[in-house]
Amino acid sequence: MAISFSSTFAKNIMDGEMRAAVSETVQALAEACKQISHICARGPLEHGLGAETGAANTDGDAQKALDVRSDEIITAALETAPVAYYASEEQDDIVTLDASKPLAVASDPLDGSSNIDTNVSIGTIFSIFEAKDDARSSFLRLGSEQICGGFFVYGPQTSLVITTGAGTQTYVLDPDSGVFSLAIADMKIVPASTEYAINASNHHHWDKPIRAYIEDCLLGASGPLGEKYNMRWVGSLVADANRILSRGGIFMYPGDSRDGYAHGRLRLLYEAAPVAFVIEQAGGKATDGTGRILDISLDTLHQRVPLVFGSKTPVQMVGDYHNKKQDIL
Ligand code: AFP
Repeated sequence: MAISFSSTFAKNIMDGEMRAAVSETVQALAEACKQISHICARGPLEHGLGAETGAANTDGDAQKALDVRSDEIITAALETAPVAYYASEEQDDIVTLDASKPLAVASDPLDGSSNIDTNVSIGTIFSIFEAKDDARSSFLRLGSEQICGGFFVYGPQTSLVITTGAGTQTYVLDPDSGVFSLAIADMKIVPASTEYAINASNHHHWDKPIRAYIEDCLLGASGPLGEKYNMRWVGSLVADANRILSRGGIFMYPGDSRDGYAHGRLRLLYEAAPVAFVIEQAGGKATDGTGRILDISLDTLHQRVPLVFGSKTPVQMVGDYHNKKQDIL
């Protein structure tokens, strides 16, 4: 057993067979991510995890050895679980495992690849749907149709943040027992915060609303927001998301004027939607700047989306900046 579920896990999934299938699949993912965590913990002893393979994923991102190895580990794990279809950041198209099975799983097997060689937290993100009659329709749908979602973080602790739609829980891998054990039964994001996360080097590429909001944060107590702000940017979505769940804040990866970044960098299916599911279930908010992430329909497998999430108040404020008339920004 890789994870010792809380007694309430997935109780909101009324169909007993579906609940059992989700639990079995999360067990398989937990076993796989224990393997990935072990590889990460060995770091340079594993020789060249951060080395580029010379290949690129479908979005043109250079693939690192650990990206590919993590995808292989996740794929092998899902082959043992009740999963019909698997969609991965590291694979151009959907993989059919066993079309007779009830679930469809999407994953970013290794989020934060650029941090692999720097000993900074990285992770694995996953999203689980009830499979439909064919592979494409099982994924080209609304994020609100997820029945389970979350992410593993390989950091000082190896942890799992997960939801099935009845609150957000955190499990921590106990190094002594080798089992993910429940650590926080019902995570809640504080509604307000003065900490923001954004890659500030892209300032001159941002649209006016984001630029105006960040500039007002930088003005601090003497500016229109009347408070001093702090900034964090890890470069691993899972690490920033976990911090925001723990102490509040706002994460922004907006669209910008760089080639290929009109819709930001993050992918809707296996990054933004599972994170949005977890964040909303913890009382936070997740948008593309103005509209709810979980209400955005997926039209192409690796579709990008601008992503703003975290404490409700600052996320709503960013929406207000988008709704202001451009001439007063
Ligand atoms: P990599 O997996 O290619 O390192 O990308 C990580 C990521 O998708 C997400 O985890 C970070 O929040 C974001 O990209 C960092 O993007 P920048 O490198 O442009 O800041």
